[in-house]
Amino acid sequence: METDQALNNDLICAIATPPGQGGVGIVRLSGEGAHTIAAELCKNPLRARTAVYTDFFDAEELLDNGLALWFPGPNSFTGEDVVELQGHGGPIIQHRILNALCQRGARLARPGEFSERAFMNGKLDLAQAEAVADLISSTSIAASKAALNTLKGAFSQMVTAIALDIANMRVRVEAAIDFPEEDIEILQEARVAQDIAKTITSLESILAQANQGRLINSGISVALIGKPNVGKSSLLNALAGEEAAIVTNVPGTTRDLLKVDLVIDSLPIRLVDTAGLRESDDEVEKIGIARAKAQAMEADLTLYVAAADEITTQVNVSDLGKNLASLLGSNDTAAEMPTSNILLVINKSDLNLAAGAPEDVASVRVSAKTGEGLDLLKKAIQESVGFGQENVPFAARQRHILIIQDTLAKVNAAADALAQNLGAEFVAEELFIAHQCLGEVTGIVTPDDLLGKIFSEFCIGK
Ligand SMILES: Nc1nc2c(ncn2[C@@H]2O[C@H](COP(=O)(O)OP(=O)(O)OP(=O)(O)O)[C@@H](O)[C@H]2O)c(=O)[nH]1
Ligand SMILES: [Mg+2]
Repeated sequence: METDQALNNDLICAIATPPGQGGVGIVRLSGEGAHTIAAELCKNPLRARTAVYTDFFDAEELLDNGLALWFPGPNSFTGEDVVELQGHGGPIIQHRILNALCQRGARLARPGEFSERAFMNGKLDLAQAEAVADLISSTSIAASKAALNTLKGAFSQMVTAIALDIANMRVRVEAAIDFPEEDIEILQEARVAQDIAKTITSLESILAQANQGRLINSGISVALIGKPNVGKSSLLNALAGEEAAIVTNVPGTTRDLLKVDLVIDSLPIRLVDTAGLRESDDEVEKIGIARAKAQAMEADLTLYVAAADEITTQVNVSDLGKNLASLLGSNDTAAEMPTSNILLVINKSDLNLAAGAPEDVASVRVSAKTGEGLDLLKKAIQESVGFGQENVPFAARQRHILIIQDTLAKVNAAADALAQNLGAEFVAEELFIAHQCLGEVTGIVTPDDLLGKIFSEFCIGK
C-alpha cells in the first residue's frame, strides 16, 4: 500500500455479500461522488440514512430493483460518502451493477479497502479493524464474542490506558533529564520505579489475556505423529467425529497429510494425520514420511501416539524427545523441539489395561476404539497450549502478542536502568521506545507496508 493511495478518497465499489445466490446481494460504494453516481443509477433522489425503494439502471437499461441506502460522510463505516445498493443476490446482476458503477468512474476495491479507509479516517483503530475480519471468520460463539469485544474497543482501551501510563512516566523522566545532578532524586520523588513496576504488571496481565484471545481467534495446529499402526488415523476420526481417514490394520495405510478442522470447547484446532514413521523403500510412503516429519516441526503441538500393547518400558521426557528425534531422523531435533510441545498419547488402552502411563511425561491414555480418555485428551490439548476455559475477554492476533512482548522488554529495561542508577536519559530512552512500540497495536504509529499487509488479508467488500 502506498500512502498516497491510502489517503485517497477516490470512489471504490465491491460486492459486500458472499459470492453465489441469495435473497439479497449488496453492492457497496464509498468515496467522493458516491451519492451522485448512485443517484444516477437509481434515477431517483437518495435520502440520507433512509432506505429508498428504487430501480437500478445502466443508462436506459433496467438492471435490477431493490433498496438504496445513503450514509453521507463522515457518519458512515468508512467515514466517506457510502451508498449500499441492495438488490437481488445473483452474481450476474451484481456484476452488471458493479460494471455500471465502474463506467461512471468508480473502481473495484482491493481486499480490505473499506476497513482500511475506516482506519485511515479514524473510525476504527487498527486492532478494531482487524477485529472486523476476525469476527467474520470466527468459528465459535466464544470467538465471535471475543472479536466483537475487540471491535467495540475492549482491547484497544486497555492498551491505550497502559500507553497513557507510559506517557505520564515519560513526562516525569524527561523532566528530570534537565537536572543531571539531581535526576536520581527527582525520579525517586516522582515514584517512577513504582509506576514502572505497575506498568510491568499491567503488561503481563494483558499479555496473558491477549494470548487467550489469540488462541481463540486463530487456533492451533496439532500433528498426530508416531509409528505405523498405532492408531493415529483412528484418533483423528474419533476426535473429528467422522470417518475422515482410512483405517486398516495394514501398517503404512496413511501416506498423505490429512487435515481436519474442529473446535474443542471454543479452541479452533487443525488436526493433521500423518504417515506412520518407519524405514521404507516405497517411493510414495517415503514422501509421506518426509511430510509427516515436516508437520511435526511446524505444528503448535505434536501428539506422539504410541500403542498401549507395545509400551514395555517407562518413558521419560528426554527419552521421548530422543525417541521422537530418532523417528524424525535427526539427532538435533530434540533440541529444536521443546518437549512441552509434545504430548504422549497412549492409544489402544482397551488392549492393555495394565500398561501404566509414565509418571514423568505428560501423557494421556486413550482408546480410539472405545472412546475412553478422549475427553481427557481434549483437555490436555488445551492445557498444553495454555488455553483456559474461562471467558476470553477479547480477541487478539500474533502481531499484538509480539508487540506487547517487545513493549514489556523495553519497560523492563527501563526498570533495570533505573535500578542501576544509569541516569534519567537511559530510562527515558527505553520508555520512549516502549511507548512507540505499544502504539502499533492500535496503529498510532504503524509503518505503511505493515498496514498494507494487514488489510490485504481481508476479503473484498470489507
Ligand atoms: N483395540 C484397538 N484397536 C485400535 C485402536 N485404535 C486403532 N486400532 C486399530 O489399529 C489399526 C491401525 O489403526 P490406524 O488408525 O490405521 O493406525 P495409524 O497409526 O493411522 O496407522 P498408519 O496410517 O499405518 O501409520 C486398525 O486395525 C485399528 O482398528 C484402539 O484404540 N483400540
Ligand atoms: Mg493412518
